[in-house]
Amino acid sequence: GVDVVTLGETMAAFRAATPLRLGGTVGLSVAGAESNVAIGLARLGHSVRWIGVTGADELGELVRRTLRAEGVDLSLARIDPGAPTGLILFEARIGDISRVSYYRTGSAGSRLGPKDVAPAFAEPARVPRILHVTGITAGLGERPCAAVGAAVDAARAAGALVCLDVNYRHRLWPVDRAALALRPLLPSVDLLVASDDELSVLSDDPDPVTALRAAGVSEVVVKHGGQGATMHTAQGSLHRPARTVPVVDAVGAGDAFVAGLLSATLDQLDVSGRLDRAVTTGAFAVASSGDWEGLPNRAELSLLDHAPGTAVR
Ligand code: KDG
Repeated sequence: GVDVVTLGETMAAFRAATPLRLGGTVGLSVAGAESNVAIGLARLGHSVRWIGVTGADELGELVRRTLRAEGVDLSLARIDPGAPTGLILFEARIGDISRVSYYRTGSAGSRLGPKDVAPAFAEPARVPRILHVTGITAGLGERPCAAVGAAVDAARAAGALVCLDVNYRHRLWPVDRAALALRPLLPSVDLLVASDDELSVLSDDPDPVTALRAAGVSEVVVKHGGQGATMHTAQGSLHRPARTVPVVDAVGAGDAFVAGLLSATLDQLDVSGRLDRAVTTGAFAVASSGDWEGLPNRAELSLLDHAPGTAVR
């Protein structure tokens, strides 16, 4: 089996340096939270399978070609000629604040369903060590949400570690619907990643971390943006500050964080080592343009240990 299986929608990404209404030049790439994680893991040397649907169009080929070039396994990814590949537009608005628009309603990616994920767990030899899912996929519609549920159930039954990143997107669904969809997954989640403001999606308790741990989530990782992250486990809580880097483009930082966290989990590092790698890969994403382009390979993980302005020879 592969190290990690993930599923979701990957879109063609247009990035403009000026407000879109002014026209001008856009750069074309791809983006999708789960494939960002997949690329981050592949760069660190892990085997990763991404399950998703693209259209039978040039942008779908761009998605597939990009993921393939990054070493992500696409053997269970599907092409659906009945719908177009979705789009995401990033528009630099002021400084490092960017605006995001989706053109993904009715996209091929939102046609992902439980049948797409079943083969990933069909034989014991295929079962991954980790399943990674996010609330974005669950928010794409009933079938993608059912695909997430089916993947979580299958991974749980097969003994894989289940990681859920809440990744709440208000453009996709209201909080109450996200709560209804994601809370039932919690008893099957081993590792939960959420930013401070996402905890309320999962629990109404005044102490959500304790409530989530009591509900059976053995590790809860809370991201505090530029303030770092805290991991809560049976052994207690450990905090790591974020690494100080120039903020170029924070989009994708959360996915990079998850890639580092899962990589170190696969490498069987302790909680401290796992948080270190997570804040390091997160910092790479913050300090570089694009969702995944700047993510490090193994040799580059130590680059941030050099003093600013160093030429590494
Ligand atoms: O985490 C970064 C993602 O937000 C970006 O890649 C786009 O997947 C995306 C989404 O649905 O917002």
